[in-house]
Amino acid sequence: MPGGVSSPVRSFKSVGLSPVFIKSGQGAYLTDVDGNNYVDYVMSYGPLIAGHAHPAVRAAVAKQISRGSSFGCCSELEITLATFIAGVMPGVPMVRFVNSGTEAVTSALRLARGATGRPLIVKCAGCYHGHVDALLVQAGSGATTHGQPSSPGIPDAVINNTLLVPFNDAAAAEAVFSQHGGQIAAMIVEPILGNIGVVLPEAGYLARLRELCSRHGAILIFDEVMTGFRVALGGAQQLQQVQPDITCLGKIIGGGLPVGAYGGREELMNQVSPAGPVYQAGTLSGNPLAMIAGLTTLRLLQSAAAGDAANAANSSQDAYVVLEALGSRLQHGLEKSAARAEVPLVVQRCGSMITPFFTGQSGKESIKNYADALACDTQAYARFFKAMLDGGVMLPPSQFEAWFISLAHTEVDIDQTVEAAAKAFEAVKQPAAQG
Ligand code: KE4
Repeated sequence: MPGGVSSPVRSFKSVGLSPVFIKSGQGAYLTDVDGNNYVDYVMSYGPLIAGHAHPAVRAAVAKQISRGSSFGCCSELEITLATFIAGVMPGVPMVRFVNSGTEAVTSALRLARGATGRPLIVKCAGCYHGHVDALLVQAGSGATTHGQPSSPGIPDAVINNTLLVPFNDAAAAEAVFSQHGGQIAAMIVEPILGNIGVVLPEAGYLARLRELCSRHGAILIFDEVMTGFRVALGGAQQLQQVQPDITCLGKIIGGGLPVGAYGGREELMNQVSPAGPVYQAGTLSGNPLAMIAGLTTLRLLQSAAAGDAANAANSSQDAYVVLEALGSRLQHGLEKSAARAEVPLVVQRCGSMITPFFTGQSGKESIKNYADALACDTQAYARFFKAMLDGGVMLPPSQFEAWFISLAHTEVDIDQTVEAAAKAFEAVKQPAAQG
């Protein structure tokens, strides 16, 4: 296996360590093959918002697999999950299930180009939308972490149709549209950026992109693979009150099993085969096993959000109120202990997705875009990561990722994490001592 892993971010290569191999997960915790336990903030990079091996998800999957996992025919659960999504995301009245976020984005780009007959796609530097040929250009997440933000193996003919703008720079987007507007099929954006670490859109930015796309007849695609059901039941589009034409989903809607989805306005989605000419298909798309895992997870969020104590993933409190409180507790704890250790740190967060940026000598007081994130001290993050791992806390092994809190995390977990961080910040300050 290349690098010994199934996905580059897991290699721990960027933090100079050998990867940890996990034996099991339970709630907010992981146990590795050597019996070491960790409080987990990777949470499979987002899907496990209800925690590892949630009893309700386990029971639903066990029941379904006794009836079979995939039929190559339609099953009711696809309709049930599609109806759930449409019910909480007004911008997604129609949806097609696929098997990963990458597949959702690939299909959304093809639909946008098929529906408009135009070739160009606009993306933001630093956004990561999966390993889609057209978008592995200044891509964040593992592409940046492993020093290959633009991948070899993609023909110029593909790359030349991708236009790059900085995130949070409405003037740059305006300029690209005024120059190429009539040829732009779509602009795709992570509405709340998670793949260079958490970076929030500045006030009015997403509304400007919405207006630009509408004015030029281009399709606005929100990649909510990470933010969908993470930052709110209705995703970033609910929080930001900006409705895209197409939304890409993944992670949480699979509840830990492989699922992706793309959806949006009916006149667009009805151009997807067999309703329309844009072809897209998948052997395991909509398989009942993955559908029930996602549906069970979403119902836990919804019932908690509706304060239905009987089925809530947590206490009777609203799931997003609980996640916000835990996120805020972690943010303030990290900020206080970094200040005490005199380690330059900027913590950015949206609900239960959070990133501490080690700003080092850059003097940055906020991280607004890819260039700001690249100016951070990744070696300091690597030292912090190792010290936290030794302290029993599993973090994403990269400065350019979000940490994820689940409904299984408790205030005690957060406080223990902050205690470990206070020690880890001391390790950050003594690079020589690290050897
Ligand atoms: P997948 O193909 O990995 O299911 O989804 C791709 C994707 C698309 N869009 C966004 C906003 C994403 O965050 C992702 C995947 N996220 C990374 C973590 N930053 C997955 C972890 C990995 O690559 O192993």
